[in-house]
Amino acid sequence: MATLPNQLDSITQRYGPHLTFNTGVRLATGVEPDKVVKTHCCFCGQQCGIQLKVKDNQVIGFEPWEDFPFNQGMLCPKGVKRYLQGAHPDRLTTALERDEKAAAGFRPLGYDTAIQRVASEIQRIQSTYGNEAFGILSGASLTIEKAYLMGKFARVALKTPNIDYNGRLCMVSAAAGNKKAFGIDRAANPWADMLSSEVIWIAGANVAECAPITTNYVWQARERGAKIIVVDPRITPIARTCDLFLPIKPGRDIALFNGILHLMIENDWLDHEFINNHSVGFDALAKHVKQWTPRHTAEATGITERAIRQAAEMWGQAKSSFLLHARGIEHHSHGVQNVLGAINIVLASGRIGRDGCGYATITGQGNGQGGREHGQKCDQLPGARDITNPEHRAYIAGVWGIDEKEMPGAGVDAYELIRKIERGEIKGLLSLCFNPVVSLPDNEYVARMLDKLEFYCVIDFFLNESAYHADIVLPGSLHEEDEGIVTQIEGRVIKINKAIDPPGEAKQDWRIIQDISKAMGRERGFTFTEPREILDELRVASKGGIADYSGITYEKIEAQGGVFWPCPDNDHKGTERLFEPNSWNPIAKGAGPFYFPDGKARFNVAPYTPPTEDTDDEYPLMLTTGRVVSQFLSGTQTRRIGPLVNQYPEPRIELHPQLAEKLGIKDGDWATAETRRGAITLQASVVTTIRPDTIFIPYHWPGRKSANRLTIAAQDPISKIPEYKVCAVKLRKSEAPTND
Ligand SMILES: Nc1nc2c(c(=O)[nH]1)N[C@H]1C(S)=C(S)[C@@H](COP(=O)(O)OP(=O)(O)OC[C@H]3O[C@@H](n4cnc5c(=O)[nH]c(N)nc54)[C@H](O)[C@@H]3O)O[C@H]1N2
Ligand SMILES: Nc1nc2c(c(=O)[nH]1)N[C@H]1C(S)=C(S)[C@@H](COP(=O)(O)OP(=O)(O)OC[C@H]3O[C@@H](n4cnc5c(=O)[nH]c(N)nc54)[C@H](O)[C@@H]3O)O[C@H]1N2
Ligand code: SF4
Ligand SMILES: [Mo]
Repeated sequence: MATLPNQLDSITQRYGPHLTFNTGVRLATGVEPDKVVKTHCCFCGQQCGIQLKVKDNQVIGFEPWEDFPFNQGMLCPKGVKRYLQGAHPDRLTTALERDEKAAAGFRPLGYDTAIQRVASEIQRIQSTYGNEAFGILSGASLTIEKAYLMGKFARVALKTPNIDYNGRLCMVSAAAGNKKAFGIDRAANPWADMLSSEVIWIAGANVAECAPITTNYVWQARERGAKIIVVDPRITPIARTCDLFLPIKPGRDIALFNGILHLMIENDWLDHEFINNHSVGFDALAKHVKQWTPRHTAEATGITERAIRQAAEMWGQAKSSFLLHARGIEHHSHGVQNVLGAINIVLASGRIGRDGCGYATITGQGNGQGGREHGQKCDQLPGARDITNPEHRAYIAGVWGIDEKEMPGAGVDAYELIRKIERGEIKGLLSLCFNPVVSLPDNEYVARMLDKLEFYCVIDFFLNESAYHADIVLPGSLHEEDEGIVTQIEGRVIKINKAIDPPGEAKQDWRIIQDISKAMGRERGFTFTEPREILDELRVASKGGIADYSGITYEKIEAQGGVFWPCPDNDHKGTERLFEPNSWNPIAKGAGPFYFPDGKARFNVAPYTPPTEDTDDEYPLMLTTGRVVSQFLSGTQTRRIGPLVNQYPEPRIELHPQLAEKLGIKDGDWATAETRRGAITLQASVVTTIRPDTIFIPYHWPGRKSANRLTIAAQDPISKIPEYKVCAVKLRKSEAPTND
């Protein structure tokens, strides 16, 4: 980490201000803050440390927090500007009630009246149609205390199985793959382990734009001699500095991983000791990948045989390595198979569980890790327990003080929950920290379904696009208005500190949930007076589970600069690196480092299947979607931060010059992208950094600019993640749209 200033300079030189990390910037100069609060960025899963400057209950600026180990004061453009959102005039300060006659479609409503209405609508719907007819959508930007409370609220207060969360759109393929192969779902290594790797394989991750601080780790490794392999249909900023770029056709990564393993076997680039003693299932997999010759792999992936051989050689012969992947390989109808393919080449190399030898999925949302562990998933109970497992149910029912028989079973995934509205099985919905109308695929269908609900309540701090379909909107809390823990990208549990109070009638989200419970006469179990008490209950609830947080306290986090889970008791300092050769875990009980009774990792046969919707004469191109550095997710927050809007004001369609020429489209022209679901018209951005058979559209905008009007609602059969990363599309030159 000593090379920090050079890293910053080199990033600035290479990309200019677009990717500049700012350190030491002092904003609102001349104004003395009342206090400076150490906390974390409200956006991505890296959870950079930041210090917020506060005056008169307003965040007026920030200072870097140089001692926080992960980012050491560095921030990306979003982190630098985040402090601006709180003062936006759109900040909700009262509850709102739908009123067609009002200009904005809503009128303000007293908080208590609003809570009463929500409670009585829930009760009306549940008594008329049954408990299951009310659903909950929750989110992974919430603290663990809130995420835990949401799971408990659904099962205990509402007695509905139908809760799921927006991590369903994000982390679930990685989670399912990791559980199948390792028995646990967490980054295997802290990022510092990357620094001594000889090879870093980055699959489907736009690291410089979406995990900007991770760029610093990759580049430090590179300065020490690491070779970088990037697999992406686009030459992303990190790919511009890599040693080997594999321009894969969207949706084909499993073919590539199988092809690499084929060459590793053929050349005996295998760790036999590891395979024999610490894994099961290799022989069946070896048999399966026999068919994945370099030629066959090249045909499927669109990558040349030569490049495939080069990649296999670099990976196969390395003594140390780190493999990273993100949504590029996970947002597929075979996302779990892609993840398993990635893990297979890691396991075959035996390079895991040591410094320099690692594997991780890059977590997306702020609490994308912690938010997927403690019970807001439809099939999960706290501590990463399974809601269908009788022992797990009995334990959690005990913690919650309810009869196990009263606890609902597994519900359905977030998209199926929307389909249940169509079938009349869900009549009421409450969403907290989720913007389905922008973020779910085929979103015009989603909007119609929200309108079909008898009652819809949204809790947010801005009137997001989904909230326009709501009957009641409750004013929730911004990140800086509450405290609690989150788990960042490496598995490090950290503390969000409260800087200011919520304005007006806005309330901390957990208070709102408790107020609803109380208004329903179901306050038992929902009488916490501060987040610390919720954490104390969660510590008990997670004890003995795989995601064991029982030894984690606010004080320990502060003293140690974070605590890596599992942390099973008060004297335990946490587990930085998983799978160390002699490590102990509660499942293997010393039999080996992996989280299965025999302590061994699992190879999984991962068969290749093409994307759900392949190209044809009518829709000859592939559409892939994702992000830009200055915008975040559905954009509710970042589209309200002026300097970020200025960086990338409108979505554009990226296409290759060859395709542009064929279609007669020039840079800046308007073009219409059309799929079987819908069409949108945006300006074209002609770039040499994308495959000629693929177009890319970032998805952070609503309405007629929304990429999700085009995407397909196909899902992975195991993880239920949507196939955001590939569908068939056609493109034509067109005129500027007439209305906004
Ligand atoms: N600036 C910014 N940063 C963010 C976010 C944000 O919205 N904005 N969101 C956060 C969240 S929640 C997430 S999940 C992460 C997402 O982080 P990433 O997964 O890195 O971001 P994406 O843009 O979704 O997709 C990554 C890359 O996958 C490539 N890709 C598309 N199809 C394929 C394929 O079939 N195979 C391969 N190998 N690559 C493919 C795309 O070209 C793209 O460059 O970012 C987090 N950080
Ligand atoms: N086409 C396409 N679609 C995608 C993706 C893609 O790559 N392509 N990526 C998918 C991925 S990876 C993700 S993670 C999803 C994200 O899906 P979304 O659920 O839409 O994510 P957000 O934009 O974070 O929306 C969350 C809402 O919660 C609010 N919010 C944030 N924090 C809090 C809080 O603490 N309290 C309260 N009350 N509200 C809060 C925000 O204001 C926002 O309105 O989008 C998915 N959609
Ligand atoms: S958005 Fe992510 S990388 Fe950027 S400052 Fe925030 S946590 Fe760090
Ligand atoms: Mo995500």
